[in-house]
Amino acid sequence: MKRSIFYRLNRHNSNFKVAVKAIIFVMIACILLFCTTGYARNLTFLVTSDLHYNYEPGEVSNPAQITAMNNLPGKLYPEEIGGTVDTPSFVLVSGDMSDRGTYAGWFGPTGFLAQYGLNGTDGMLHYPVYEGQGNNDVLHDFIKNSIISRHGNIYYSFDADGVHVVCLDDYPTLEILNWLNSDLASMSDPCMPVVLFHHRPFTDSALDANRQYYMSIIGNYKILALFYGHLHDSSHTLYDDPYSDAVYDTFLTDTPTRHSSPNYFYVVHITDDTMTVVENNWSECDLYKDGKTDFLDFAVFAEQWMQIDCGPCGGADFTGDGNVDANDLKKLADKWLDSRIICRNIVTIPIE
Ligand SMILES: [Ca+2]
Ligand SMILES: [Ca+2]
Repeated sequence: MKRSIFYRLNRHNSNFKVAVKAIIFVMIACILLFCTTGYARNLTFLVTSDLHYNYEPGEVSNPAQITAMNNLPGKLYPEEIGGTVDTPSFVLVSGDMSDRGTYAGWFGPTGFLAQYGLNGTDGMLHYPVYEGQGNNDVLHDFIKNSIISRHGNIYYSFDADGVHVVCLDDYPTLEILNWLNSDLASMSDPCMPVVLFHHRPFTDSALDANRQYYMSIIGNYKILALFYGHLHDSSHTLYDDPYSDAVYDTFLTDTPTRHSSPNYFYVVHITDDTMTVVENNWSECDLYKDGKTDFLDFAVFAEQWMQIDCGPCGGADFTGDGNVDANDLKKLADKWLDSRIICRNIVTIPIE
Protein backbone atom coordinates (compact mmCIF):
# COMPACT_ATOMS: atom_id res chain seq x y z
CA MET A 1 0.00 0.00 0.00
CA LYS A 2 1.33 3.37 -0.97
CA ARG A 3 1.93 5.74 2.01
CA SER A 4 0.49 9.22 1.80
CA ILE A 5 2.82 12.21 1.72
CA PHE A 6 1.40 13.27 5.13
CA TYR A 7 2.32 9.93 6.66
CA ARG A 8 5.91 10.19 5.42
CA LEU A 9 6.30 13.74 6.70
CA ASN A 10 4.92 12.80 10.11
CA ARG A 11 7.18 9.79 10.24
CA HIS A 12 10.20 11.89 9.27
CA ASN A 13 9.26 14.54 11.84
CA SER A 14 8.99 11.85 14.45
CA ASN A 15 12.41 10.46 13.55
CA PHE A 16 13.82 13.98 13.50
CA LYS A 17 12.47 14.70 16.99
CA VAL A 18 13.93 11.46 18.29
CA ALA A 19 17.27 12.30 16.71
CA VAL A 20 17.27 15.83 18.19
CA LYS A 21 16.41 14.46 21.64
CA ALA A 22 19.22 11.93 21.34
CA ILE A 23 21.73 14.60 20.34
CA ILE A 24 20.66 16.86 23.23
CA PHE A 25 20.92 13.92 25.64
CA VAL A 26 24.43 13.09 24.41
CA MET A 27 25.48 16.77 24.68
CA ILE A 28 24.20 17.04 28.25
CA ALA A 29 25.85 13.74 29.12
CA CYS A 30 29.13 15.00 27.64
CA ILE A 31 28.91 18.25 29.63
CA LEU A 32 28.18 16.37 32.85
CA LEU A 33 30.97 13.92 32.10
CA PHE A 34 33.35 16.81 31.36
CA CYS A 35 32.39 18.53 34.60
CA THR A 36 32.79 15.50 36.77
CA THR A 37 35.84 13.80 35.29
CA GLY A 38 38.05 16.89 35.58
CA TYR A 39 41.42 17.48 34.03
CA ALA A 40 43.82 15.52 36.25
CA ARG A 41 44.83 18.94 37.53
CA ASN A 42 48.12 19.42 39.30
CA LEU A 43 48.70 23.17 39.38
CA THR A 44 51.02 24.97 41.80
CA PHE A 45 51.38 28.74 41.91
CA LEU A 46 52.36 31.48 44.37
CA VAL A 47 50.59 34.71 45.32
CA THR A 48 52.17 37.90 46.64
CA SER A 49 51.19 41.55 46.72
CA ASP A 50 52.17 45.10 47.63
CA LEU A 51 55.87 44.84 46.85
CA HIS A 52 56.14 48.65 46.86
CA TYR A 53 59.45 48.80 45.06
CA ASN A 54 61.38 52.01 45.75
CA TYR A 55 60.13 52.01 49.36
CA GLU A 56 63.06 51.47 51.71
CA PRO A 57 61.69 48.60 53.91
CA GLY A 58 61.44 46.40 50.83
CA GLU A 59 65.05 46.84 49.73
CA VAL A 60 66.16 43.81 51.75
CA SER A 61 62.92 41.83 52.04
CA ASN A 62 61.88 41.90 48.37
CA PRO A 63 64.95 40.05 47.06
CA ALA A 64 64.88 37.81 50.15
CA GLN A 65 61.29 36.80 49.33
CA ILE A 66 62.29 36.04 45.75
CA THR A 67 65.09 33.78 47.03
CA ALA A 68 62.57 32.02 49.26
CA MET A 69 60.25 31.54 46.25
CA ASN A 70 63.10 30.20 44.09
CA ASN A 71 64.11 27.73 46.79
CA LEU A 72 60.59 26.28 47.21
CA PRO A 73 60.54 23.36 44.72
CA GLY A 74 61.18 20.09 46.51
CA LYS A 75 60.53 21.43 50.03
CA LEU A 76 58.22 19.40 52.23
CA TYR A 77 54.69 20.64 52.73
CA PRO A 78 53.48 20.76 56.35
CA GLU A 79 52.90 17.29 57.78
CA GLU A 80 49.11 17.82 57.72
CA ILE A 81 49.27 17.91 53.92
CA GLY A 82 52.27 15.74 53.07
CA GLY A 83 54.21 15.65 49.83
CA THR A 84 56.61 18.15 48.37
CA VAL A 85 56.17 21.47 46.58
CA ASP A 86 56.23 21.24 42.80
CA THR A 87 57.87 23.93 40.71
CA PRO A 88 55.35 26.81 40.65
CA SER A 89 53.89 27.55 37.22
CA PHE A 90 53.66 31.30 37.92
CA VAL A 91 53.40 34.02 40.57
CA LEU A 92 50.32 36.23 40.87
CA VAL A 93 51.09 39.79 42.04
CA SER A 94 47.88 41.52 43.11
CA GLY A 95 49.00 45.09 42.78
CA ASP A 96 51.25 47.87 44.06
CA MET A 97 54.42 46.60 42.45
CA SER A 98 55.90 50.12 42.56
CA ASP A 99 55.57 52.43 45.55
CA ARG A 100 53.57 55.45 44.39
CA GLY A 101 53.95 54.18 40.85
CA THR A 102 57.48 55.56 40.70
CA TYR A 103 59.67 55.08 37.64
CA ALA A 104 62.53 53.78 39.82
CA GLY A 105 60.22 51.26 41.47
CA TRP A 106 59.39 49.76 38.09
CA PHE A 107 62.44 50.36 35.87
CA GLY A 108 65.22 51.06 38.42
CA PRO A 109 68.27 48.83 38.94
CA THR A 110 66.65 47.41 42.09
CA GLY A 111 63.07 47.84 40.84
CA PHE A 112 60.32 45.33 40.00
CA LEU A 113 61.49 44.52 36.47
CA ALA A 114 65.09 43.93 37.56
CA GLN A 115 64.18 41.68 40.49
CA TYR A 116 60.86 39.94 39.73
CA GLY A 117 61.11 40.35 35.99
CA LEU A 118 58.16 39.26 33.88
CA ASN A 119 58.78 35.91 32.24
CA GLY A 120 60.90 33.91 34.70
CA THR A 121 64.17 34.52 32.87
CA ASP A 122 64.62 38.30 32.84
CA GLY A 123 64.98 38.96 36.59
CA MET A 124 65.94 37.08 39.75
CA LEU A 125 62.66 35.13 39.92
CA HIS A 126 62.54 31.67 38.31
CA TYR A 127 58.83 31.79 37.40
CA PRO A 128 56.68 33.96 35.12
CA VAL A 129 54.63 36.74 36.70
CA TYR A 130 50.98 37.66 36.18
CA GLU A 131 50.57 41.17 37.51
CA GLY A 132 47.67 43.56 38.08
CA GLN A 133 47.68 47.21 39.05
CA GLY A 134 47.19 48.54 42.56
CA ASN A 135 46.18 52.00 43.67
CA ASN A 136 49.88 53.02 43.74
CA ASP A 137 50.63 51.71 40.25
CA VAL A 138 47.83 53.68 38.59
CA LEU A 139 49.44 57.02 39.47
CA HIS A 140 51.53 56.89 36.27
CA ASP A 141 50.87 55.24 32.91
CA PHE A 142 53.99 53.16 32.31
CA ILE A 143 52.89 50.20 34.44
CA LYS A 144 49.44 50.26 32.83
CA ASN A 145 51.06 50.36 29.39
CA SER A 146 53.36 47.46 30.27
CA ILE A 147 50.42 45.31 31.42
CA ILE A 148 48.44 46.17 28.29
CA SER A 149 51.38 45.32 26.03
CA ARG A 150 51.82 41.94 27.74
CA HIS A 151 48.23 40.87 28.34
CA GLY A 152 46.14 42.93 25.90
CA ASN A 153 44.50 45.02 28.61
CA ILE A 154 44.77 45.92 32.30
CA TYR A 155 42.24 43.11 32.90
CA TYR A 156 42.78 39.69 31.39
CA SER A 157 42.40 35.97 31.92
CA PHE A 158 44.23 32.77 31.11
CA ASP A 159 43.74 29.03 31.58
CA ALA A 160 46.30 26.97 33.49
CA ASP A 161 45.88 23.21 33.90
CA GLY A 162 42.07 23.39 33.93
CA VAL A 163 41.84 26.52 36.07
CA HIS A 164 40.61 29.88 34.75
CA VAL A 165 42.62 32.73 36.31
CA VAL A 166 41.24 36.27 36.02
CA CYS A 167 43.00 39.58 36.73
CA LEU A 168 40.54 42.40 37.47
CA ASP A 169 42.99 45.32 37.87
CA ASP A 170 42.88 47.51 41.02
CA TYR A 171 39.17 46.70 41.31
CA PRO A 172 36.49 45.79 38.76
CA THR A 173 34.79 48.82 37.22
CA LEU A 174 31.63 48.60 35.11
CA GLU A 175 33.75 48.28 31.96
CA ILE A 176 35.75 45.45 33.51
CA LEU A 177 32.62 43.70 34.75
CA ASN A 178 31.07 43.80 31.28
CA TRP A 179 34.23 42.14 30.01
CA LEU A 180 34.19 39.63 32.90
CA ASN A 181 30.62 38.68 32.00
CA SER A 182 31.69 37.83 28.46
CA ASP A 183 34.96 36.24 29.52
CA LEU A 184 33.36 33.78 31.92
CA ALA A 185 30.55 33.01 29.47
CA SER A 186 33.11 32.10 26.82
CA MET A 187 35.08 29.64 28.94
CA SER A 188 35.65 26.38 27.10
CA ASP A 189 34.03 24.60 30.06
CA PRO A 190 31.43 26.43 32.18
CA CYS A 191 32.34 24.14 35.08
CA MET A 192 36.00 25.17 35.08
CA PRO A 193 37.14 26.43 38.52
CA VAL A 194 37.92 30.15 38.56
CA VAL A 195 40.51 32.08 40.57
CA LEU A 196 40.06 35.85 40.75
CA PHE A 197 42.64 38.43 41.74
CA HIS A 198 42.44 42.19 42.11
CA HIS A 199 44.14 44.66 44.41
CA ARG A 200 41.32 45.74 46.70
CA PRO A 201 39.12 43.52 48.87
CA PHE A 202 35.52 42.66 48.01
CA THR A 203 34.52 44.94 50.89
CA ASP A 204 36.23 48.08 49.52
CA SER A 205 33.83 51.00 48.97
CA ALA A 206 35.21 51.45 45.44
CA LEU A 207 33.27 48.29 44.53
CA ASP A 208 29.97 49.52 45.95
CA ALA A 209 28.61 51.09 42.74
CA ASN A 210 28.71 47.79 40.84
CA ARG A 211 28.74 45.26 43.67
CA GLN A 212 25.38 43.67 42.82
CA TYR A 213 26.36 43.31 39.16
CA TYR A 214 29.72 41.80 40.15
CA MET A 215 28.05 39.29 42.47
CA SER A 216 25.41 38.39 39.88
CA ILE A 217 28.13 37.56 37.34
CA ILE A 218 30.36 35.40 39.50
CA GLY A 219 27.38 33.69 41.13
CA ASN A 220 26.97 31.59 37.98
CA TYR A 221 30.43 30.04 38.16
CA LYS A 222 32.68 27.90 40.31
CA ILE A 223 34.73 30.63 41.98
CA LEU A 224 37.45 29.02 44.10
CA ALA A 225 38.87 32.15 45.67
CA LEU A 226 39.68 35.84 45.44
CA PHE A 227 43.27 36.89 46.17
CA TYR A 228 43.74 40.58 46.98
CA GLY A 229 46.21 42.89 48.72
CA HIS A 230 46.10 46.57 49.66
CA LEU A 231 45.77 46.06 53.45
CA HIS A 232 49.34 44.84 54.11
CA ASP A 233 48.55 41.74 56.12
CA SER A 234 47.79 38.06 55.61
CA SER A 235 44.46 36.40 56.39
CA HIS A 236 41.69 34.16 55.10
CA THR A 237 38.09 35.37 55.38
CA LEU A 238 34.72 34.35 54.02
CA TYR A 239 32.76 37.00 52.12
CA ASP A 240 28.98 36.70 52.20
CA ASP A 241 27.35 37.87 48.98
CA PRO A 242 24.74 40.36 50.28
CA TYR A 243 22.44 39.55 47.37
CA SER A 244 22.42 35.75 47.51
CA ASP A 245 23.40 32.77 49.62
CA ALA A 246 26.83 32.57 47.99
CA VAL A 247 29.93 32.68 50.20
CA TYR A 248 33.44 33.23 48.80
CA ASP A 249 36.85 32.32 50.17
CA THR A 250 39.02 35.45 50.07
CA PHE A 251 42.71 35.70 50.86
CA LEU A 252 44.35 38.95 51.93
CA THR A 253 47.88 38.66 50.56
CA ASP A 254 50.78 39.97 52.61
CA THR A 255 53.40 42.56 51.71
CA PRO A 256 57.10 41.81 52.18
CA THR A 257 57.63 45.44 53.23
CA ARG A 258 56.00 45.42 56.66
CA HIS A 259 58.57 46.38 59.27
CA SER A 260 57.59 43.60 61.64
CA SER A 261 58.35 39.98 60.93
CA PRO A 262 57.04 37.51 59.90
CA ASN A 263 56.06 37.89 56.27
CA TYR A 264 53.95 35.52 54.22
CA PHE A 265 53.16 34.55 50.67
CA TYR A 266 50.68 31.91 49.56
CA VAL A 267 51.57 28.57 48.04
CA VAL A 268 48.51 27.32 46.15
CA HIS A 269 48.07 23.75 44.96
CA ILE A 270 45.01 22.78 42.90
CA THR A 271 44.07 19.22 41.99
CA ASP A 272 40.81 17.77 40.64
CA ASP A 273 39.39 17.56 44.16
CA THR A 274 40.82 20.40 46.21
CA MET A 275 42.47 23.78 46.30
CA THR A 276 44.99 24.01 49.14
CA VAL A 277 46.27 27.43 50.18
CA VAL A 278 49.32 27.40 52.45
CA GLU A 279 50.14 30.66 54.24
CA ASN A 280 53.89 30.27 54.00
CA ASN A 281 55.86 32.06 56.72
CA TRP A 282 58.94 32.42 54.56
CA SER A 283 60.73 34.88 56.85
CA GLU A 284 60.43 32.80 60.04
CA CYS A 285 63.87 32.72 61.70
CA ASP A 286 65.41 34.58 58.73
CA LEU A 287 67.32 36.98 61.00
CA TYR A 288 69.93 37.73 58.36
CA LYS A 289 67.24 38.43 55.80
CA ASP A 290 68.20 36.66 52.62
CA GLY A 291 65.33 34.17 52.19
CA LYS A 292 67.32 31.29 53.72
CA THR A 293 67.86 29.99 57.26
CA ASP A 294 71.49 29.04 57.79
CA PHE A 295 74.67 29.88 59.73
CA LEU A 296 74.30 33.60 59.09
CA ASP A 297 70.99 33.54 60.98
CA PHE A 298 72.47 31.42 63.74
CA ALA A 299 75.21 34.02 64.19
CA VAL A 300 72.61 36.75 64.73
CA PHE A 301 70.65 34.45 67.06
CA ALA A 302 73.75 33.64 69.13
CA GLU A 303 74.28 37.33 69.87
CA GLN A 304 70.85 37.41 71.57
CA TRP A 305 71.15 34.04 73.35
CA MET A 306 69.70 33.98 76.91
CA GLN A 307 68.63 37.62 76.79
CA ILE A 308 65.70 38.35 79.12
CA ASP A 309 63.05 41.06 78.65
CA CYS A 310 64.84 42.11 75.51
CA GLY A 311 61.78 43.44 73.65
CA PRO A 312 62.07 42.46 69.98
CA CYS A 313 65.45 40.89 70.87
CA GLY A 314 66.90 41.61 67.42
CA GLY A 315 64.20 39.37 65.96
CA ALA A 316 65.53 36.33 67.85
CA ASP A 317 62.49 35.96 70.13
CA PHE A 318 60.56 33.67 67.83
CA THR A 319 58.05 32.66 70.52
CA GLY A 320 57.05 36.22 71.46
CA ASP A 321 57.65 35.95 75.21
CA GLY A 322 60.36 38.64 75.36
CA ASN A 323 63.15 36.15 76.08
CA VAL A 324 65.60 34.26 73.88
CA ASP A 325 65.93 30.75 75.20
CA ALA A 326 65.71 27.05 74.33
CA ASN A 327 62.17 27.43 72.98
CA ASP A 328 63.40 29.91 70.40
CA LEU A 329 66.36 27.68 69.58
CA LYS A 330 63.93 24.82 68.88
CA LYS A 331 62.10 27.00 66.36
CA LEU A 332 65.36 27.88 64.69
CA ALA A 333 66.29 24.19 64.57
CA ASP A 334 62.93 23.33 63.00
CA LYS A 335 63.51 25.90 60.25
CA TRP A 336 67.20 25.01 59.88
CA LEU A 337 68.20 24.78 56.23
CA ASP A 338 64.54 25.20 55.20
CA SER A 339 63.70 21.62 54.31
CA ARG A 340 59.99 22.17 55.11
CA ILE A 341 57.52 25.00 54.56
CA ILE A 342 56.74 26.76 57.84
CA CYS A 343 53.15 27.90 57.71
CA ARG A 344 50.64 29.60 60.00
CA ASN A 345 47.47 28.50 58.31
CA ILE A 346 46.32 25.94 55.75
CA VAL A 347 42.97 26.33 53.96
CA THR A 348 41.63 23.42 51.95
CA ILE A 349 38.73 24.17 49.61
CA PRO A 350 36.89 21.24 48.02
CA ILE A 351 36.23 21.39 44.27
CA GLU A 352 32.81 19.88 43.73
CA1 LIG B 1 68.84 34.15 56.44
CA1 LIG C 1 61.22 33.52 73.21
